[in-house]
Amino acid sequence: MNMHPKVRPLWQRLPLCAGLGGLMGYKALGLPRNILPRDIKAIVNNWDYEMFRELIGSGLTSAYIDQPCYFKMPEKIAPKAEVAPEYRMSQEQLKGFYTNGFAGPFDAFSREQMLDFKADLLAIEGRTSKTYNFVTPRDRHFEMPRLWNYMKSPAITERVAQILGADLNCWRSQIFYKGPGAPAIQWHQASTFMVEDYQDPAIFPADRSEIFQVTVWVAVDESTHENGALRFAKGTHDRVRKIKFGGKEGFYNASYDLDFSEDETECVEVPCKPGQFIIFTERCIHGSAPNTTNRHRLAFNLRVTPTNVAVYPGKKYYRSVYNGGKYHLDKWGVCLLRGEDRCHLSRTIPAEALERGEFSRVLAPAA
Ligand SMILES: O=C(O)CCC(=O)C(=O)O
Ligand SMILES: [Fe+2]
Repeated sequence: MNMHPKVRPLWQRLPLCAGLGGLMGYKALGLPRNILPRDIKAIVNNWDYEMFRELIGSGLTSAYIDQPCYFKMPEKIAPKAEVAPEYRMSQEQLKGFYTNGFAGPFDAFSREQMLDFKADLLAIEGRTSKTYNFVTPRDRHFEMPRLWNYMKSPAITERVAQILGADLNCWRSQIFYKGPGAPAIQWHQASTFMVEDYQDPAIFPADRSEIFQVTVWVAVDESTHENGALRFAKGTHDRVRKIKFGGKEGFYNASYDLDFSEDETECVEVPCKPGQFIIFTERCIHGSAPNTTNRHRLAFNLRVTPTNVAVYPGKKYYRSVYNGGKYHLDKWGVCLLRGEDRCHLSRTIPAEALERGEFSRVLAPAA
C-alpha cells in the first residue's frame, strides 16, 4: 500500500475513507485479525482510534505524524543508572532534558579523531550497503567497526544510561552528510517510528507516555548557524502532532505541514564542535537550517532504546516513506550498546561480531 502523505483526488479519498471506517469498525468489534492480509492486519493492530478518526474526519488530508504519545513528567527526576563521576549528569541537566526534550552538547571525541574519521565516512557514504544492498546512510555501523566503537564510547552510553536505564540497545544509526547549499531538514518528530511506513511501529514500548527512545547526534564537522546546526523546539515532546498532507516544505521525499508554529515555544539552535554530541528524544520537534556555506556538514547519529523495548519484532522489511527504499531486515539486528539484554525481544547482532566487522551474524529473539 502506498502511504505517501499526499492529497489524493476526491474520487479516491471517498472510498478510502469508507474502507478505513470499515477497518476501524472491525477493530472496535474485536473481529479476528489473523484472516486479514498483512497490510490490513498491521493497520487494524497498530492504528489507534485517534489515528483513524483524524484521517477519516479530515477526508484523508491530515494524520498524526506518528503513533500518538502524551509525555508524563516523572514524579521524581533521578538518574536511571549509576555511572562513573566524570559522566554524571547534573540534576539541572537531567531536569533540562525532561523539560526541553534534549540535552547537550557534551564532549566525546577530539577534533583530530573526527577529522581523521571524516575520510572513512565520506568513503562509505556512496558505497552500496552490505546490510541493505543499496546506497543508504543508515546502519553503516554493521560494516564499520570504527563507527560502532565510537557509538559505544562511555561518554555517550553513560549519559544515555542515566536517561533510559542501564541496559541499552542501539537499533539504528545514520550518517548525515549535509552538502554545500543543502536545504533545511524541516521540523519533525517521531515516537515509535511508525512514521516510516505508517503500518507498523519500529519500536514497541510498554508505556508510550515515558521516554523510551533517544537519538544521540554526534558532530563530525563543526555545526554552526551557517551550515545547519540542529534546532529544537523546547518542550514539544509533550505530544505527537498532526500533519497536513502536501504543503510547501519537504521532509526528504515527503511534503507536509506540521501542526506547529515557531512562536508557540522557544526554539533554540545547538551548535556543536567536532566530537561533541546532543541527546534528544526524537519526540521533541527538531530540524536543521539550510547549509548556506560551500562546505559540507558531516554528522552521525545513533538511536537507542532500553532492552525491554522490542524492535521490529517479526518484521521482514519496512519501507521508508520519506527516505525512499525498501529495507530488508534479514541482516539487521539491534546491537547491545551497554549493560545486558535480559529480555531478548529483538533480533540481535552480537557486539563482538560488530567489533570485528562481521555484520551478518544475526541471533533470533527468544520465542
Ligand atoms: O542532521 C540533521 O540535520 C538532522 C538530524 C536528525 O533529524 C536526527 O538525527 O534525528
Ligand atoms: Fe530527526
